[in-house]
Amino acid sequence: MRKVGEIVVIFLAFLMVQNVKCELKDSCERGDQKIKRYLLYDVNPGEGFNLRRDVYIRIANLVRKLIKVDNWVLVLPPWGNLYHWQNVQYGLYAPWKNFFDVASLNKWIPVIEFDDYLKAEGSKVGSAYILQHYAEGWTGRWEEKYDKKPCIQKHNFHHRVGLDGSWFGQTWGTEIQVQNFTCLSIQGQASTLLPLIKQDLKSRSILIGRAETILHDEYGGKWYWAARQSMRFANHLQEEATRFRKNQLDSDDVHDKTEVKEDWRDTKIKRGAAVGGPYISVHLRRKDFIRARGDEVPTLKRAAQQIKNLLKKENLTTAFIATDAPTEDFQDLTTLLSGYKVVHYEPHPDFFQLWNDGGIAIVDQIVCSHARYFIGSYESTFSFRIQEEREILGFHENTTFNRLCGKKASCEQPAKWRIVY
Ligand SMILES: Nc1nc2c(ncn2[C@@H]2O[C@H](COP(=O)(O)OP(=O)(O)O)[C@@H](O)[C@H]2O)c(=O)[nH]1
Ligand SMILES: [Mg+2]
Repeated sequence: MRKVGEIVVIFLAFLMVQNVKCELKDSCERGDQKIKRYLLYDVNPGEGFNLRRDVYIRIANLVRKLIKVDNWVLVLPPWGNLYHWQNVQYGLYAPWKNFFDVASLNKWIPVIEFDDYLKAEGSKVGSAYILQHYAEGWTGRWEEKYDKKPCIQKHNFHHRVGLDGSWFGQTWGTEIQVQNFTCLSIQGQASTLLPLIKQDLKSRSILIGRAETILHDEYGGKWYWAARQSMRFANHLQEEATRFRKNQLDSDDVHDKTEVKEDWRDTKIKRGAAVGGPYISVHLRRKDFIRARGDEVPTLKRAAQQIKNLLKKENLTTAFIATDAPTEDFQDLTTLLSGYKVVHYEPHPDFFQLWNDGGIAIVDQIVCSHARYFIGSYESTFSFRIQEEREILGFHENTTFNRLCGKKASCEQPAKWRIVY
């Protein structure tokens, strides 16, 4: 009897050692390990919504590699304090579920909202690495590398005297306590960080600051598009766009041949199969682009001329305009396009109250994505995301990768980042 007891004790001790090993080592079988590890990331506060969507893909593909060895979960950074969201109160942050179908993201890699992270783990993070370029700039030939360096740019974190060496910093409206704080000069892509993260065995959760510093592992490749496809918009935004297309543009998925599968993983995309609604869509980026990209941004008159030409070419009479231009400019454009039907999305105040600037922008993007023909703005990530959506829907590339010209009558058209399948 005593012998049996001893064997049980030895066996339990063996299990415990295994578990500790599993917590500390990066060699556990996936699913073997009960302990979850969390990757948090943040982006330069100056970046807009649509570049941030791109950074998600870079980080999501890093997590895709990390979950092969450990039980990682990606924490979704809340949305707030965006320069263009002028109707959103400063300091208010929105969860991803306001804009994206989080269940769909979870079909690609495990993700949770920041609020759920706080509930599970509290406001603590093991390590924070704030990414930065090398102070001396690019050095010689291309080489992937990173080094711990003094911080060269402003960040949110500070030491608090008298506390165990921790750092504290406001992150998405919450004060986060960080055990190990490092500024990391890096040149490379998302997976350049793999060894660093794998070596950091003490920290169950790791925050990567200024994540836009790293590039894609493979921009436009298979994994890029898989992650991109998982980023479906939230149902309430899709439904709003569907209603608007039906009522204002005589457009629906059956006639437009833009029906999608319930699960994006079942999608078989056929290029050129999508027809699109009976309208052309235009993304006319104004505001800061007029200042920053002057010669490449058309005057309203030149924009109207290009839109008219396209309507004639496509044998259509309706143009849907998505723009950040002030109302007066939109009215001027409508006047310049007299004789044609010019449509603009104006939300009901209840919808606006709930989903605000971010929600409206997405409805604009969905409506642009479903048009027979799309033309966007030079170097706008807002336009790029529409082009990707159209690739996923199966439009012919000639109807998608187009931009309005500025001063010059003809101009270089956007690169065709075609979906890989
Ligand atoms: N509703 C709406 N908002 C827009 C439009 N164009 C720009 N915006 C707003 O301005 C922001 C532009 O910033 P960003 O997403 O960084 O795209 P980019 O600056 O064009 O590359 C968007 O996120 C929107 O909030 C538009 O056509 N419709
Ligand atoms: Mg921007």
